[in-house]
Amino acid sequence: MNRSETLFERARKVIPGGVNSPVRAFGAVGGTPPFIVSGKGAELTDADGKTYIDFVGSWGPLILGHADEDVVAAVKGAAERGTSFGAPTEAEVDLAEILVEHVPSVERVRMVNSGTEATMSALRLARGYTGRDKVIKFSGCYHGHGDAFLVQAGSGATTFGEPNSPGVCADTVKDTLLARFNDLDSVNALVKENGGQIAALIVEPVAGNLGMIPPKTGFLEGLREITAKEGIVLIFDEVITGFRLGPGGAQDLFGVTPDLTTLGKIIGGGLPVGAYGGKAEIMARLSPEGPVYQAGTLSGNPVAVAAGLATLRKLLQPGVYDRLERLGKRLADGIGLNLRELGFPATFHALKSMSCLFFRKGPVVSDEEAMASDTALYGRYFHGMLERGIYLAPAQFETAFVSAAHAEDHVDRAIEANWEVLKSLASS
Ligand code: KE4
Repeated sequence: MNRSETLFERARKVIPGGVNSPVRAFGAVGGTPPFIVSGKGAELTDADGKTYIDFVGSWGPLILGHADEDVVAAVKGAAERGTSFGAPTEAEVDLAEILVEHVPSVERVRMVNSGTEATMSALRLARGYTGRDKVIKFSGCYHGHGDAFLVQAGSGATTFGEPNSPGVCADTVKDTLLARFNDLDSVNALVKENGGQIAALIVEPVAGNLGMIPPKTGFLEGLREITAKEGIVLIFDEVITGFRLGPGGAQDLFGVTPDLTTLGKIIGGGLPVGAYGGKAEIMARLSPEGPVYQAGTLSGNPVAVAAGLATLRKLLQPGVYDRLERLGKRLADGIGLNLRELGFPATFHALKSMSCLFFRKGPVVSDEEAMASDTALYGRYFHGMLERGIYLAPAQFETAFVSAAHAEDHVDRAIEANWEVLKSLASS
């Protein structure tokens, strides 16, 4: 056995599945997950000394690449001044001011420790603000593992075919209504059936946990119109897209402003930071100003906030998003050409530095088409790429990311590996 196999055997004795988040266990693609010992820039090194070009980026946060020198220096500096105080610090205000400045919907913001905390808190706030109970989510969209959202949840929940997790009480999810992504009729039908009872509608403005599916023209605008008319709090879950698609995220890119926004991943630069924010009038209902309670020992933690601040300040420098977009386009052009030249039956979606290769012919506009992808073929593709040193998400229903640390050569090597693997799959 190699080092990763030995470590995986050891891990499974003491950690369920040997991992601290299910999708890392390679359940969807088979085999042993490489145990990573270090990362630098666009590259990872595993316990057996093998290096990979990383297109997962810790599932999105590492938009600057691994061990960015400015982020590491900021973390070291913060740690040397004390790792946590449980008291307000200036750094939290600095980070909050950046979020308020750049995210159109965010007039005030509360920091938490994960995307899950952000979405579950935003839902509680929406319910407290409206006095209503029901929430609309979209089948296949993932908003973390809060009970109310573990219904047709997307990401690992879909990967492992556990759309409704055991342990989530029927009473909890009776107020969770399911619509179809990119289908406004499905939303109107739920609004009609549940008039006056819906507190919130939560959506990933770009679905990133079904694979990557952009909104159809008019979809987000339609959600804004319906929710405004019905007094429903519109929540954009931008845990993936926040500061990924640009400083203002998807809401700026598509020009649709929600009432609340949830953030995570990039705003922590690889350390645990989540946030939810939005209209001042709604945020004012949050404790200690208002009655809706939410708290956290390490919320706004100085070390995590230092990583987030260093990441955002560097990311907001001129030219960084242009570079991300150029790299994403290079990858999309290369893979698109491969698919056309091979006539391979797959659909490649790309949006700036996000992308996904669905193993099915298009179009792929909602969970139904995504779920019909050949996940076994994805698994064979995944391992073919891994053998060639390209580290992709170990599941079809995820998004691939390029970072600002990727060089053109990293992208070209992925395109070349994609050609070789698709060619071998086509001939097998
Ligand atoms: P966390 O609690 O994992 O920080 O965030 C939950 C979450 C909320 N909203 C969206 C749109 C998300 O994508 C996520 C988490 N994303 C997954 C990957 N698809 C995290 C990876 C994992 O579960 O290990």
